[in-house]
Amino acid sequence: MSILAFDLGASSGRALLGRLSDRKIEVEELHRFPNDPVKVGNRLHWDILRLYHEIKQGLLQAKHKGVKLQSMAIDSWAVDYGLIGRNGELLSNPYHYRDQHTDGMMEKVFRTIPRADIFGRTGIQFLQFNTIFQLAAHRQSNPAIFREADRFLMIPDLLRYFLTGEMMNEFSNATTTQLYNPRTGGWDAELLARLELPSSLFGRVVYSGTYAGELLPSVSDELGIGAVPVIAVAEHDTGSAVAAVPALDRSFAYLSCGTWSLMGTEVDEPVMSELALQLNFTNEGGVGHSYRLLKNIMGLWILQEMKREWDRAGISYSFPELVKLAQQAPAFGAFIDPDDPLFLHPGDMRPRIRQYCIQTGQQPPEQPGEIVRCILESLALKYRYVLLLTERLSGKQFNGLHMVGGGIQNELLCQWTANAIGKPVWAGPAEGSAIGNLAVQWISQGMFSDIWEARKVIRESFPVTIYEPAQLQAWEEAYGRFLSIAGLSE
Ligand code: ADP
Ligand code: LRH
Repeated sequence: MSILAFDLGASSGRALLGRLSDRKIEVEELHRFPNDPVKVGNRLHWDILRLYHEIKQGLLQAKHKGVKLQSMAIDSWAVDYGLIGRNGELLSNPYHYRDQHTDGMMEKVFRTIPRADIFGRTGIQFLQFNTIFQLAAHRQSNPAIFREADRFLMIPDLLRYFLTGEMMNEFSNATTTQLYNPRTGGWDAELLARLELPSSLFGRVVYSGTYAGELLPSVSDELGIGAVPVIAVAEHDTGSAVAAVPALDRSFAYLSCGTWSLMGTEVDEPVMSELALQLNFTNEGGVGHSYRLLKNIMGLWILQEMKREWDRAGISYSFPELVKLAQQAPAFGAFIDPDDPLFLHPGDMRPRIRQYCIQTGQQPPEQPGEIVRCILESLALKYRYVLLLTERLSGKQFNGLHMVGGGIQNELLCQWTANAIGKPVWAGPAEGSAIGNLAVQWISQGMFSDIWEARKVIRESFPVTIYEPAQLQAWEEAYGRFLSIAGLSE
């Protein structure tokens, strides 16, 4: 029996067919597609209907292979949403979280609701694009739409609704809105009221593994397939990625490495201490009511944008080519703090890297290899810093780091991460989110008793590449320089 996982990342989406036999997972990629945002006027949107179309294409691929699906599920990037009108239709095209409408919005909201109050209610880190700030910006620019709207759905909720006609809000994604209160186990009525958001928009929150309906007859007729049950998995892609970490030790550190780098550990209860607020760590909901104590690091986004810029200029490099150029460039030239707000919005990263370097008294990298090396070394050094904060905050000591996600195909980054943290990196699987998505579907079908059994089978089914730390002295010195350039202290 086969099941299907759709994993929509900020840069691309894929459909993976999964089969479980003799306690081995086999996956087959049925469909892969770019997820290109679309700029209209000054606003940046996701191409939501195209994504829905691609999901249908994935279902068609399964049909063409003669596969009868036992279930399917969708996970995607977090924080973004659509509003549904009273007639059941999507009222407007969802914004991309990198749209500029949230610039300055955090400070504006803090005037009504203090930062510590929001954190104390939600346990979520402050990122200007969190749904709470997007909704505040949206309400300010278009109050009328909130009078029209009947329901608020996150991206996977929305796509699942298109497929099944059923509206529900999945837990892992709901937590990323910064409007969900883990202590009361529901939407925070006080926050909604103070933001003047109608609480009726926010529906029933369901935990990962919930049966969420089946394909509408109109959808199965259109595709010429039978009824397929749809499961609400950990629909936040990072929740699914961490579900797939093949850890044997219950206390483990992870780095989900894609467009974003998400680093942290898993905890049973959210850590909502003063220190967590000060370090700006988050507590995102996960599988089996677990929480991910983690921090966002800007990740390979900066490299993606550089690549896009070179593509635009007609000098196309593949990711492996860029990695090779970085390898050939001199070590430890300039460093950036990848999390500087300069790098958040889309566009040409080259002048921003240049600006950062000049402001910090460094010679800016010029050649493509130097630029890529600067980005990758800086990421590895930032990982070391955040790993240390994770240890301090969780009170745990980690003897290595699990890396999952598309970024592990960058072997140089994996090796440099091991060098920077001075501990081994265990890399795999690359398709973490899609595999975590499959695993939760199987848990909901009783094929695994819990996530730990699933992780054991994932460990036995997919290779893990070990990177041992090297060149420790050189990386130690680089780290000291990085901290002072980035203005960070331990
Ligand atoms: P997301 O799910 O956020 O869209 P992925 O997990 O697919 O992201 O990871 C995409 C990133 O993986 C790219 O930005 C790129 O840096 C890296 N990557 C993908 N393929 C390769 C490759 N062949 N070699 C090196 N890096 C790669
Ligand atoms: C990674 C991710 C991350 C969020 C960001 C918006 O894809 O879901 O966990 O912070 O996208």
